[in-house]
Amino acid sequence: MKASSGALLAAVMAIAAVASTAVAKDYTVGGSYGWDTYIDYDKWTAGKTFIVGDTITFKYEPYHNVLEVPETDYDSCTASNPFSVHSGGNTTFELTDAGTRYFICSIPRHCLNGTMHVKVTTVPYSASAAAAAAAADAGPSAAPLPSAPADEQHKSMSPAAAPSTASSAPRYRQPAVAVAGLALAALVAMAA
Ligand SMILES: *[C@@H]1O[C@H](CO)[C@@H](O)[C@H](O)[C@H]1NC(C)=O
Ligand SMILES: *[C@@H]1O[C@H](CO)[C@@H](O)[C@H](O)[C@H]1NC(C)=O
Ligand SMILES: [Cu+2]
Repeated sequence: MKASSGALLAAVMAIAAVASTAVAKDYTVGGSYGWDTYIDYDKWTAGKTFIVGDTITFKYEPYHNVLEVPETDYDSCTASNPFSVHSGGNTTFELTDAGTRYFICSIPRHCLNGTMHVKVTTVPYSASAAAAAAAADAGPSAAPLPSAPADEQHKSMSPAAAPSTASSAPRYRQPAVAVAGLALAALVAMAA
């Protein structure tokens, strides 16, 4: 091949690099502790950078639920005018817009006295946001999340039984691979 093959390769690699930094992440709320009573979700969100296009997944026992609520209802643990109500143990929200969203469990006392309330602030995609998200990802796992005396913690989710890293959320790598593959195919077609 000619000199252009080097430029072609460089272009493909540049596109692949951009695509991989833009890959959306799925965060399991509470990490390995999931969505449960007596987990401190402010500690869980601390230091994380949620970017438009990311998803958050609530994993919980079927006796819990997830309500998306207005900010004032989040502050007061009020479950009477939710934006949406979810159950079943596996609920994913796509963070489609920048801003803050508020989630609670409506089972009596789980929000007010059991800490089942979490707010997630999403920022637009930018290189610095992506770098911050990647840095948080690569950093040491956060401080332990449980917030109550050991005897009040939920038995089936005791910290001793849970894996210690909070960074085991699944990643959706397919979009970047697909974009890079399409770009490669297009450039090869153009060069042919
Ligand atoms: C949760 O739901 C997602 C799709 O929304 C699915 O891919 C995943 O396998 C489910 N996980 C469990 C544990 O059911
Ligand atoms: C539940 O939380 C509320 C508000 O923080 C508090 O006033 C109340 O005493 C708590 N009740 C129990 C049983 O902990
Ligand atoms: Cu609950």
